[in-house]
Amino acid sequence: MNTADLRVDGARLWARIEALGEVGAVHGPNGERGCARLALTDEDREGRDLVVGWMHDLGLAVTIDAIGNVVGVRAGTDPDAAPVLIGSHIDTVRTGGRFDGNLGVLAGLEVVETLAQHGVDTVHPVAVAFFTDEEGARFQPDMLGSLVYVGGMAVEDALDVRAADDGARLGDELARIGYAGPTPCPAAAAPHAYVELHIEQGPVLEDEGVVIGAVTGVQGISWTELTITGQSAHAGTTPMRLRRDPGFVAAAINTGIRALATEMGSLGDGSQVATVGRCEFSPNLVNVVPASVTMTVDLRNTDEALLQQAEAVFAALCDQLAREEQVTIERRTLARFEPVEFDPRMIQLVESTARRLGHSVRRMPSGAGHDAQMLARVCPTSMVFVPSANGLSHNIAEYTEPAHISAGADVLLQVVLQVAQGGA
Ligand code: HGY
Ligand code: MN
Ligand code: MN
Repeated sequence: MNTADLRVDGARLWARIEALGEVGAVHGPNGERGCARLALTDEDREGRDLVVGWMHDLGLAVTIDAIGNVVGVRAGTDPDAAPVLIGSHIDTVRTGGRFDGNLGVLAGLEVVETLAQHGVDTVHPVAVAFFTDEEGARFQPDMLGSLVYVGGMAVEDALDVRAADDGARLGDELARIGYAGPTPCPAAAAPHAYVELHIEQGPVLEDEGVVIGAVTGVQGISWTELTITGQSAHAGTTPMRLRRDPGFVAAAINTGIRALATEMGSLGDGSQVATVGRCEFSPNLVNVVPASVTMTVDLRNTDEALLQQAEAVFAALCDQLAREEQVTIERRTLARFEPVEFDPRMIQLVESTARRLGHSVRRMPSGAGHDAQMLARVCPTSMVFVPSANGLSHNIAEYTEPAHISAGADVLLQVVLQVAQGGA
């Protein structure tokens, strides 16, 4: 058959999404079906075991590296050719969905199975990977496994990272779940190219009625943890003028970064966003002025200069509040990645392939971080987006309809085929 007419088996892919979605399943009151598989937990191990089992079933040569990244390789006709790598992640946030990351890995398995089913050989090997701790929800930074894979972080440093929730050491958790692999990090050789299928996780494609996103790059990310220390005091007896209240400062920072994002929202492409995702009071009691607050601030922008401007405004706000409220504010950087532009030829290939398959397509940057932004450091890279229902993600209501899943996987298959045959 003409490989240009090859398409995936959407039902088979959907069945794997459902099966993996049962691992760490979270059911909502309105029929939502999400996932909780924080990196290196027992649920993550169970999900890893399931996907590795599928890789073996497909006859892939499976390797596990020292940070727990797993790569399954289908041989090409040229044993010396670097593989075309398809990848993403299968760890989730605590209130995650069945599609974020999982789709990209399982669509990779579907690509391999479709090639095998139709007896299609490729010049370059085709590999499928899932990277450790893409979410960064438990161990920061995010995209940690792919960052180590491309040599952006020493594996020794990554293994010593402590979990934000229980202080567990990453390397100990990796060994505990049996995924401290023998393959050295960083990867010995760069892939020939990298392609990642992912849900958009935002509202743009759905709002515009477009099925495929040809992703042009990823915005810059700045994560900071603040430890605000004041003075614990009695809530009833302590006059307002005598308080050194970290709880008030935390609230002022939250409203301050909202104002910052609003003011900067008209600058550049208007992508500035700011989020307080975690905020923990101590001792967290109704009648006690808090002693301390630990919180996180997530700032993002597609423009590096504007992101630095946002960071400067945020830092100045912290310094001003520390003076006015007589508290101390300790800042710790959890993640800092500059914006990334993907390879123009790969973007063009995703766009033209989507059109050839008859799908509506538009170019767009990614608001979320992805493993692709790390692989882009070492090889030609792009991403294929499909719509997220109601623009929701990092929410158990995350959903993408089967027709869009198949469309995205078909585009992935055809892009990989063209690159793996040396066509691009
Ligand atoms: O935070 C992110 O953008 C990604 O989900 N790790
Ligand atoms: Mn993701
Ligand atoms: Mn995510």
